[in-house]
Amino acid sequence: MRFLGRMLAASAAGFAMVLVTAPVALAVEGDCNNDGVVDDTDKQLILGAVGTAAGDPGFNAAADLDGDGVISGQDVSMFAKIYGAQN
Ligand SMILES: [Ca+2]
Ligand SMILES: [Ca+2]
Repeated sequence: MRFLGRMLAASAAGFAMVLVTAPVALAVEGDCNNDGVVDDTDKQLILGAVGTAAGDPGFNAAADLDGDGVISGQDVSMFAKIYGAQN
């Protein structure tokens, strides 16, 4: 039983690691609603967030593709490149 306990502890640790690392590993650039795909929904989200800055209501950090803290035409243009490459 001691071995089984150790196995369970090891799997629990592994599971916790997956939970911690998964969001980073699965992050898809341009995926604003975090559903794993870049599609029209993300396009609507990013267009709807244009003009917002970090801290504003409606600001979506996932839509800030260049990471400068504001959703601007630059982010839309980056999104268009990603979206265009996938569709
Ligand atoms: Ca998406
Ligand atoms: Ca930006």
